[in-house]
Amino acid sequence: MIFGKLQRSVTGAAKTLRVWQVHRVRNITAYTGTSLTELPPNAAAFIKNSEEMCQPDKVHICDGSNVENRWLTEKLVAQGTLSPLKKYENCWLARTNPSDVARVESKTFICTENKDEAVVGSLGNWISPENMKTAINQRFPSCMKGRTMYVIPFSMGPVGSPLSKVGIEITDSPYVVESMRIMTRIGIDVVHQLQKNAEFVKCLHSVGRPENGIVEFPAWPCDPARTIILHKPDENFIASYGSGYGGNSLLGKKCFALRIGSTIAKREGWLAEHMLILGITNPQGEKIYVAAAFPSACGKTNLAMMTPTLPGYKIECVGDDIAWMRFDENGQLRAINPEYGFFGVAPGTSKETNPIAMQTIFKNTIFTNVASTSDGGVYWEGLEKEHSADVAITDWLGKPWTKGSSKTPAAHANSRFCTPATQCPIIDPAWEDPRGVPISAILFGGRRPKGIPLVYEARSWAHGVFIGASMRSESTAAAEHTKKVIMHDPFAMRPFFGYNFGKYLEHWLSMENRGKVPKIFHVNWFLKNKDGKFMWPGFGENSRVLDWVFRRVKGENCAKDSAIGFVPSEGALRTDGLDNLPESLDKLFDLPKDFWLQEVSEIEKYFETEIGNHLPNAVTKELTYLKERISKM
Ligand code: OXD
Ligand code: MN
Repeated sequence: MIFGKLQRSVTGAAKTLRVWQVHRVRNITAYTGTSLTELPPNAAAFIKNSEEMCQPDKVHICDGSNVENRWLTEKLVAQGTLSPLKKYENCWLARTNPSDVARVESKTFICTENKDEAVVGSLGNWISPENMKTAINQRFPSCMKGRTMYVIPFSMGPVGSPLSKVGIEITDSPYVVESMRIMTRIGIDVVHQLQKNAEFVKCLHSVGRPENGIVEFPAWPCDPARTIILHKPDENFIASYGSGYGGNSLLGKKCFALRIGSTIAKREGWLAEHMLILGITNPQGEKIYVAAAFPSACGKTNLAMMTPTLPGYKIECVGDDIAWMRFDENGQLRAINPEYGFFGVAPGTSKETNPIAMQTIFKNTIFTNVASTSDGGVYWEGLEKEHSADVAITDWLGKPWTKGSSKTPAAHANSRFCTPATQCPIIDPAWEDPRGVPISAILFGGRRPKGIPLVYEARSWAHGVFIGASMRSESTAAAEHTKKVIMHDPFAMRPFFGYNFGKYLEHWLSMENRGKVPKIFHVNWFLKNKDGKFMWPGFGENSRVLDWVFRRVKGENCAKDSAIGFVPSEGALRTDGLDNLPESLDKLFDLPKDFWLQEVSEIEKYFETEIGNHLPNAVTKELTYLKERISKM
């Protein structure tokens, strides 16, 4: 027990509550939040223990109200963290310390008794319980001195849904509170839920304080040198120190919904995945839901909000980043989006690439590390056409920036918009259905400039699991990787596994025995020709691939076998109205033998070094089968 000593000092529910109430009356001066006197004792103890360790000046328990929202925004403006974007309704710009701009995978740890339970190879970092305790003790004591400690009760998923889970995030960053308000359901309804079921994930966050006491950017305090993100699955506990940005600090997202979420899902027999969820309606009015896993910054938000070019098709968005999926009593796999907002990558988002996002993000949104304009707006790479020459641009670092002549990007490559999902004009009518939406197909994909065809279908569930395990993709700016290299990113979960990847594969394989499993596909929008040009137009034209997926789900005979799986049969992929492909369609389905021999050998090596003897037999068999098929190509 990380909080062992403090926990023991709180004896019994009554005392815990009394101590806590007195404390609130003593400390809250500026704004009193809600009087959450009925918090269950375990929640009150978590708050109390965190307070004793972090020594904040004040404690504020968030009620999620509009008054609270205004109060916090004013505070953030006064301290220079947010500035208003006058061009839009209730939109704000934040600039971080330039050393705090992305997820820090190298400083993210899973804590278990035995290393093998958590990670193998390079799939994440392991820390022992002892060392986790030390890491906490070296950083958290007194880290909130002079600050307010905010307590955010939040729900991942619709409040009260049997698929949802509750968390309590404690943070000293009002920016985090404001972002959590957008990204999760927070406040009083969640407290009522906690009264019914006192189970919650403990999320402790501090932006920290550098050891030398010098806060370089007072508007964005952080401690990059000592940043650490710790997860203890057996206690449902997360402790994040030193960073205020994105997945490092909005603990509901990657830390809870994926890392801790995947361990809860394993225990309870469901799946917590890095997947968007979309609904697609065909011209006949039939609808299916699809979940899709792509690594960070590979177009999940664009696909989830796609405007189809194929006439008669409609896409509706359930979520753009995370899916929690479980079989219902009829054996149907159902999914919820545990989030309440979109934390999307800004650069590249435009009227051409994602018109729906552009209709979503210009109210009630926090933009972080984008460039700003002299008329009170925002700017980033991709908005060139929408920017008029008489409007001056200031880059994400606050320096003047000129289109055409400045050498550095105006917006940071991982700059983001944080915007409420309810504002999305194509949000799915069932997106908050507590039962979740039925999933008929799962797509895996990545950025692969060579060799991987536009789309192929797995032959079986086990083959699909193998495809997920072998996913690779070009690195992006979402994390601290600097070079553009092809990285293994199994299930798009490489940075987000909460437990041993071999066991994760076993868990996925076991789904087949629990209910009706969906069809699995692999897609690649990013093939390039020898001139470096994209061979597929992507975006709305991806509806052609979804059309084929839809027809396959409906059982249409429109596929043929290939060495790697089923691909569209002759003429089955609709290309009507698509006359500007830089190469013939066949090229999008090329399977170069030398490429695939190399690919399989990479996968084999990866499985050996990263999974070793945890590799399930069913996956080994799929690898052997693929090798045989390729050698005969
Ligand atoms: C994200 C990510 O922020 O995957 O969604 O990095
Ligand atoms: Mn993501």
